[in-house]
Amino acid sequence: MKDTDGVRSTCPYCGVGCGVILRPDGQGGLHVTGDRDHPANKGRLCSKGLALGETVSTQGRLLSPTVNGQEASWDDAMQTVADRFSATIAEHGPDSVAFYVSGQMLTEDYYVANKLMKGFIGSANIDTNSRLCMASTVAGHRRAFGTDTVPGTYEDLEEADLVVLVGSNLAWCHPVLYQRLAAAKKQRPEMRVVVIDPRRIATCDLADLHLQLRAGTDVALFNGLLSAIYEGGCIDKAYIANVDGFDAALAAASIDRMDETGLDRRDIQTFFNLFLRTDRTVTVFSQGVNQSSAGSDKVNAILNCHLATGRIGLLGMGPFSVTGQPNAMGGREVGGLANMLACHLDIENPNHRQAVRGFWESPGIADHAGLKAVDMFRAVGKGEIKALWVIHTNPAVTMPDADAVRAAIAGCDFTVVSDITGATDTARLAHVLLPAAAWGEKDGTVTNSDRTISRQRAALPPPGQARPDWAILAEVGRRMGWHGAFDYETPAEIFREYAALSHIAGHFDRDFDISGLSDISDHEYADFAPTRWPVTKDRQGGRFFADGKFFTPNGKAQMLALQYRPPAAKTGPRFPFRLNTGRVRDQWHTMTRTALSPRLSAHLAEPFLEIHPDDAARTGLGPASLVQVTSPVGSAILRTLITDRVRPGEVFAPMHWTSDTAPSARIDMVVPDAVDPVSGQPESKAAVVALAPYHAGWYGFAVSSQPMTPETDYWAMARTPGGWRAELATFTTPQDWEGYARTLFGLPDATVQMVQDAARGMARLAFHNGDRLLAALFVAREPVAVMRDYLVTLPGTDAPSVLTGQSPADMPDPGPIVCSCFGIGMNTILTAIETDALTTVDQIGIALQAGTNCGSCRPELAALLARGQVQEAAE
Ligand SMILES: Nc1nc2c(c(=O)[nH]1)N[C@H]1C(S)=C(S)[C@@H](COP(=O)(O)OP(=O)(O)OC[C@H]3O[C@@H](n4cnc5c(=O)[nH]c(N)nc54)[C@H](O)[C@@H]3O)O[C@H]1N2
Ligand SMILES: Nc1nc2c(c(=O)[nH]1)N[C@H]1C(S)=C(S)[C@@H](COP(=O)(O)OP(=O)(O)OC[C@H]3O[C@@H](n4cnc5c(=O)[nH]c(N)nc54)[C@H](O)[C@@H]3O)O[C@H]1N2
Ligand code: SF4
Ligand SMILES: [Mo]
Repeated sequence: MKDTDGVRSTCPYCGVGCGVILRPDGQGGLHVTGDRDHPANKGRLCSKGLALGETVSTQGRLLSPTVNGQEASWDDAMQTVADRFSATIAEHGPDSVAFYVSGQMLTEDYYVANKLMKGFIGSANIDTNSRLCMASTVAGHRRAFGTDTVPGTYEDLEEADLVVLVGSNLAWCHPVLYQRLAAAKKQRPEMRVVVIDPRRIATCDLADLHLQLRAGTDVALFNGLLSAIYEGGCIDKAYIANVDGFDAALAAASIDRMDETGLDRRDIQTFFNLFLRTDRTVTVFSQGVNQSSAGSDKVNAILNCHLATGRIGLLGMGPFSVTGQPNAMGGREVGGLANMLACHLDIENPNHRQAVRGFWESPGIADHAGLKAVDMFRAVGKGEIKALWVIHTNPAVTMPDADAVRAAIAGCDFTVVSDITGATDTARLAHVLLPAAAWGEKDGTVTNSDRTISRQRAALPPPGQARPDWAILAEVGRRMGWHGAFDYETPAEIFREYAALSHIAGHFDRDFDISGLSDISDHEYADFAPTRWPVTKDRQGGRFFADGKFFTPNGKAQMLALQYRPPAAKTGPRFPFRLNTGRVRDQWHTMTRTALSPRLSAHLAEPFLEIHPDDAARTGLGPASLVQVTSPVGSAILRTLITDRVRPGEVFAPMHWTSDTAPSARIDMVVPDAVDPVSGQPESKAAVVALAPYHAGWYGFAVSSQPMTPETDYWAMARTPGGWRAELATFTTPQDWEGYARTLFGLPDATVQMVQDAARGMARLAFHNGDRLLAALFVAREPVAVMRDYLVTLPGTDAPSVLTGQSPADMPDPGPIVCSCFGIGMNTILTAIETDALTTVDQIGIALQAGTNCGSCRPELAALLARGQVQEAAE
């Protein structure tokens, strides 16, 4: 929909699926604002959504196809891909090839990929990174409901009297939904929020109760809850007439394993009492539940409690899985997983297979499930997959046992990668690299966490020769000989076909039916407004399951008998710590887009390991020192962040850093590939590790207006408004600091200022052009103490003397950025809290503007206020 007001589209990050309005700035950039008419966000955006305009530059984009590292025409590249896939299939059969795709693809991209692999190539070896993300929820939903359905809507979170957040850092990972919840709680302070998470996370700011359970013990807790529901007389007897398995589930749940959670029994009781007495309860869950070797059981343990109480599919009630990626939900609908067909049809069901094949008029159809992600890359490693196509995902960083995955891809006979940049760990391994059109340049649809289908629309032309993913896939389909089936010219055509296919699903009485859209005209597709499925002649949107009708063979829901199982790897003397991993507020996965924004990079510029103070002391780790993290499969080096946010014995590291941003910190190098036996989802949050101080010979901090080329054991590089910043550390000390720094900065001739104290291991160097600072390096034997947040503002400006590493007295150090919209640092906020005696987040907003735009930092502002109050109390 293009009007004078800009182009309406959808944010490409999290599964909240916020509507945005895009206004090209005429210089290749975009102004991005929230769409007030979009039901998901009603105009709000978080820090990442607001910074989208800073990430669309064509700098670093892949502009043309390459074959074996050489630029190639589309014609050559497409023919190479088609020929190699065809030849491999002819020689080794359809199961010798595979696609690894992504929940960030548009539904239309996904539909074509799935049709090509399952219908025409005739293998189900297509799996998606949603295997690492939503697979346990899909399995849990299918076991309980007979289909993968999220019963409720976002409104339910606002209308609930109790919201339980399990393994979900909603404040950072679904910020606009969090803000909707926060606003609802402000309006109805009697609403209660319980956070169940082994860490004290930003989301706890909203919590009336935080159950900081031992990692991996959710089944023990929710089994306990089911027993309490029964003993408290809260079973909905009428509703469970529609549910099978109640007695067995209850019997299994009665075995009390709640001590495994490590929680205080009184806190557990408080939670149970709240749950028992509150009808309007929503349980939100995310990766703390899914990414576990008991992920499917965790999901079903939660669903059991909602089924037993009949709290499902009604206003303000229900289990609610929040999806991660913008089209995680769409991918599930369209059959992106290796064990599903399109439209929630089952690959194991011959009638379903026959119907889909008939609809596609395909030569065959895969008749058994394909390889799930972990097995797929194992098969690549063993040479069983001989041609692999990776689209819109970066498995060499984000798969567990990432070095093994990287080696497997590197050893594959033929690898194709479609990406928007060639500078990723995965893209560097490709034989054929294909330039994809990015968000902002392409058209299609995505489905968010509450089943709302929204349009992504193009507002910019694709740079160079980049093409939309669906078009690339369709062309390969045609060149493999299936002209008619892949003869698409627009995404609207693909969408119509998909909607028509869903009519078959409706015929088999499946939930996913959007057949009401199968006649959508090009014009209507262009104007398509956000719409919740199902969309049929008789029904649009709404909730599922309040009527007690499910999609299992006998139409009843299924409760499961579940037993608590600890995580796959056991801690012990060799690996005494449990490693939890996850996300930070302002970065998206492997940072190929968010790291382009200096604003977003200012929030947390370096990878870190959160460790409890007692554990740090015991391990000999000082503040800001470096720590070597070793597991049975690999090793990483990270910055130590000592905090009581984590439990003793548990540590946490973010997942975002890569070979391009901090090579020693690719955390999936240390996460082994244990999976949930039902869903095949990896246990990304419960590796066991040993920790040891990394003893560097020297530490450095550098700023530069150009990217640097550090070659140290540890480095981490991030954007700044005028260039780059880097943390460095390594074992051996160079003989000649000037020579070292010139190479690091690529400045062979610039004027240098230098102070050095070899005995103390100190060196400080600054390179200038006139008064303009080009770069500076600060070196010490200990972690370097300089005013980083001041120094990062200097490259490119007149700054004749920087060697003190301190700001002039009249320019206080703002400290690490907390509010990324207005660039307001922690020191500035703490000073204002103290001098102006501020006591609320809103007062901070009035004094400094911090937190008044997107609101993503409000939980952190609250934490800073709390810190001040704790200090006061202690004085
Ligand atoms: N800023 C940002 N937002 C994102 C993303 C991003 O990269 N950056 N990615 C998007 C994607 S794809 C996803 S999947 C979502 C993920 O969203 P979330 O699932 O909310 O994020 P995570 O940080 O992966 O993990 C959530 C929490 O699970 C907790 N946890 C770990 N183990 C356990 C356990 O055994 N039990 C319980 N109860 N909790 C546990 C962790 O401590 C963590 O706080 O975020 C989406 N949004
Ligand atoms: N340890 C640990 N590991 C994890 C997780 C965790 O919590 N802990 N979380 C897991 C989860 S939930 C997820 S979802 C995954 C995410 O992991 P990935 O999907 O591997 O990470 P991304 O960085 O999102 O990769 C997307 C890639 O697509 C490219 N791209 C961007 N736009 C386009 C486009 O339009 N077309 C094409 N073809 N390419 C494009 C980007 O440049 C980037 O290289 O990580 C998983 N791995
Ligand atoms: S909450 Fe933020 S990242 Fe998620 S869709 Fe909305 S603006 Fe994008
Ligand atoms: Mo995800």
